[in-house]
Amino acid sequence: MKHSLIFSILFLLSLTAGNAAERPNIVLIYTDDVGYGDVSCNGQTTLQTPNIDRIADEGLRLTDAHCSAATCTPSRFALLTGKYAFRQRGTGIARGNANMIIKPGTVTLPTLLKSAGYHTGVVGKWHLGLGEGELDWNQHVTPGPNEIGFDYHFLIPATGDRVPCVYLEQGRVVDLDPADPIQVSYGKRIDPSPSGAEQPERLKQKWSHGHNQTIVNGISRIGWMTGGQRARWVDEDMADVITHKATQFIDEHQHEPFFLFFSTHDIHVPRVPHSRFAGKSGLGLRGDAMLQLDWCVGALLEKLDALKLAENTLVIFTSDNGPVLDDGYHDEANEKLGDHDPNGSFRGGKYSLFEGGTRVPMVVRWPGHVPANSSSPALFGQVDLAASLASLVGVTVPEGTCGDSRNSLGVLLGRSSEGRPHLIHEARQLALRMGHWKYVPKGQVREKLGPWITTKIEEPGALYDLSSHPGEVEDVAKRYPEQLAKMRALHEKIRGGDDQVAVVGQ
Ligand code: NG6
Ligand code: CA
Repeated sequence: MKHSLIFSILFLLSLTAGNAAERPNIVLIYTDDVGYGDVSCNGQTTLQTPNIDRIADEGLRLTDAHCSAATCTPSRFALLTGKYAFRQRGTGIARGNANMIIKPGTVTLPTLLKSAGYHTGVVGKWHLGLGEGELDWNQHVTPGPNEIGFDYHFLIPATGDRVPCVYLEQGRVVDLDPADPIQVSYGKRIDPSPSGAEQPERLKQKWSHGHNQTIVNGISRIGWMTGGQRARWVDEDMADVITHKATQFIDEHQHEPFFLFFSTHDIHVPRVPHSRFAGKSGLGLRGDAMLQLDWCVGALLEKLDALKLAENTLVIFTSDNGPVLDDGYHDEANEKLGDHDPNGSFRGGKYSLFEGGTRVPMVVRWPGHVPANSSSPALFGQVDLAASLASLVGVTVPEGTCGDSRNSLGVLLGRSSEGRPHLIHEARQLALRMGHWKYVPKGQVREKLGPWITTKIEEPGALYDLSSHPGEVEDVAKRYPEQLAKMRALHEKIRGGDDQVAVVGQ
């Protein structure tokens, strides 16, 4: 009796100690449209990002890490669900009034962490749809992040360039005056005031394509919006607002394991940095937005330091798709680029099936657990974060869920150099990586970061050997027909779902 009691106490103690070691706080900093070459730790010199570099100095830099798609919504879908977005219809770039894309009840990265006792929160850009049916922004908007595992949310509902231009906190528009209700339309014009198309001279930043409907804060947006004047955001303050909410979340949950998904608006368009950063980079507003983003990262790291949480927090910094210059506003991203190379010499960028579309910066810090100042060339996909982080915190991924997510914790923590055997890359169509090989199927592939220039890939598709040319300069399909055939077959198999982890095992 006595013995078994002692044993039980010891067992409980060991469990608590074990759990403490394996349940670090997790801060996932998910940035928007930041390219591989936009951070100075990846070797570029025109722009300094000291806080992002600090994560790399004190941790691991993954040099072959990928978001799942070359645009936001599908990448975020894959990140949260552990499932490639192409497996579900309606996961392309979402409208600002789109309904919730991830169905309530889905097993997600936050539900997995929640089941391990984490307090979970998302602050910043969402762009995964909200509510169901006709959305009424004046009521409690639901379902939302709370229904897929987040205890707390403070959101930019879609993107900075889409209405409604308001924040949503726990399902409610922040600072909404009930006497001035919000209406939103992505079809019929409901806003009688002059649009960006009609009065471009009124704009503080002019649109270059699209983005010419309702004007909010001197910038015209995609979609029509009326009302909610008091609740409308001020773009210049957005980084401060969300950073404040994020650090507040850390403050409030410092005594429990927490998961913070900090999803920045920078450096998506419209790029409207605060006056502290505007004009400071010498690279125009895009570069200034990078400085602002780096500041946000610094503020989070400082908060962790101040609360003495740095040692017990896994920090991950990465991006939702590759870089773009002119994405719809005249912000001189092209004109002031100079020698800066946003895609780090990879081919293509946002919207592209070439590497620049998804090969994004990724740095990981967990002092004492992830080797400092290290780098890894292992192939890593963000779709693996769900299974990897579940494994970290000791949670089993229920069978039949998160089917594309593999446990790559060893790679994420710098303990293994064995990357993913293969990885899908989505940009309307699907490209495939397999080791150092890359297969791009036939079709028009977006080429440049600015104007809409595409390259036509003919049947049977292109094959690139990244070990000799990381920049995908030479199509070697004819030279390696067997490799091409192998990859086309695997491509088919993955598309058909035959390769999901639940089917083939990890
Ligand atoms: C495009 C927008 C672009 C950007 C993108 C989504 C136009 C002409 N272009 O449709 O500005 O908003 O959608 O970007 O409207 S993402 O990073 O959120 O995927
Ligand atoms: Ca994006």
